[in-house]
Amino acid sequence: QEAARASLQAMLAKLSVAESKSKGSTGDHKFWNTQPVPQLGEVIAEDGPIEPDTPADEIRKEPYLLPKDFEWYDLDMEDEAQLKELYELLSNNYVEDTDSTLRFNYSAAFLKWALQPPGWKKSWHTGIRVTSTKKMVAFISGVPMHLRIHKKTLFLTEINFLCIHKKLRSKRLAPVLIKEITRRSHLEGVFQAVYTAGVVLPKPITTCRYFHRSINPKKLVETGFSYVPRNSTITRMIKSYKLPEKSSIPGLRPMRPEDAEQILELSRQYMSRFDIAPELQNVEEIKHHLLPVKDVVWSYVVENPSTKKVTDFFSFYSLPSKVIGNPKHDTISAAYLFYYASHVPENAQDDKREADKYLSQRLKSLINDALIIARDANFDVFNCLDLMDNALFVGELKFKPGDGFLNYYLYNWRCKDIKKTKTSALSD
Ligand code: MYA
Repeated sequence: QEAARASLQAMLAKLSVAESKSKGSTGDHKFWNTQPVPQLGEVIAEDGPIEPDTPADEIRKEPYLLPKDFEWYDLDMEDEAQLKELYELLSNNYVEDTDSTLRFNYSAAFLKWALQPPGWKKSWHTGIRVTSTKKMVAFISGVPMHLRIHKKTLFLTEINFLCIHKKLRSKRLAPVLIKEITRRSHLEGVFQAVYTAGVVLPKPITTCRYFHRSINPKKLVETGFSYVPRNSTITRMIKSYKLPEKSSIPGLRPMRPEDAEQILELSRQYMSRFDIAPELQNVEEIKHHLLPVKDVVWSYVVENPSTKKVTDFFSFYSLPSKVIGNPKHDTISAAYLFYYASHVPENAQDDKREADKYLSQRLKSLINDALIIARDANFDVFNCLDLMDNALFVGELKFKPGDGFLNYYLYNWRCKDIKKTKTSALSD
């Protein structure tokens, strides 16, 4: 099994769009064929922009035309009522799995956190509403971020939460939303974007698979999320997924604001292992993305009890799914692995095999402790993708491959294939 050596996880787990199976692409993309993205099947020899930055005086001044009866508006995330309306649009119309039994249910607090990182722009919280009733019917968002792709770091916009009300589907409204957020990015001097989707479009830079670690197997089976394997029983499953009473790593504790400086350095070091990685730029960004927010994000550090140095950290966030039409349960509480890092001892830093050997042991302990903390916070399942160093621990920690895939995309940036690495830890 191959694992993508991309470290988009941290950024993208947050955005994760776990549409179930990637829908095969027909290759006939009336809209996407007009956009600065590589074609499916294109072989890329060199990284770089597809089209030059649009000069300021050539950027369209007026918003794109909407069908009559609809109007654009910038969502005010500070206004509880507008935030609630966004929450409701997404909770009733956002990403579902292929047989429509589960639908992502991002909380309002999560949306506020995800859409207001340092430097966020109100003009990138783009909604469409019905002119007469002011009812919100569609949304797309962008947030600014730095992404290192191979050796170059780009300042770009991370596009997420594209959603159109179910009653307005297949009317070619999505291309209008995408063109409008592109125009608004250009107005801010940003000409590249990153996004993920379950659907296959021209052209993914990589595709990752979801892995799931059951915490509450009984509930997962009752909701149809998991099945009892033919040669097992629910009692055996419960026993097999049981976790230790307490976490194991000495010095493990919730992250505090004063840890931000050390985490910044630790994550810089660790992320250099990967071909593509989000770059948190400063203490302010570390604090925004990682400091625990109740019911949204959990972050723990390992502080060496004698030196007081932070040697490792991990974080995960909460993204529940609504269970549709189940008599017993209406929600699955899912934790998604977010940023993590471990300090690789100096003597192993320049030797990839030694570093992998060290990390393989260390990450197993670290993520096992994350599972215990997630269990204590009442999560039913813990999810991750097959990227970063996840292949080093998923097998032993009893994560199982799911049927969801996530495609990663760049807009107006060609990117050579992301290196894949052979690993033995991922077993199907
Ligand atoms: S991914 C999450 C997407 N949301 C959902 O899946 C929620 C449920 N579904 C819906 O709300 C609708 O079905 C959506 C499409 C809105 C998805 N990404 O209006 P249409 C293309 C990009 O008739 P609808 C996320 O949030 C499709 O191939 N394009 O279709 C990241 C076709 O084009 P073409 C998509 O079903 C978003 C056209 O739209 C997607 O009513 C990144 C059909 O339009 C998709 N997920 O609405 C957006 N799905 O004919 C790109 C369908 O060419 C950002 N389509 O095949 C690009 C960067 C922009 C900024 C650049 C800055 C410099």
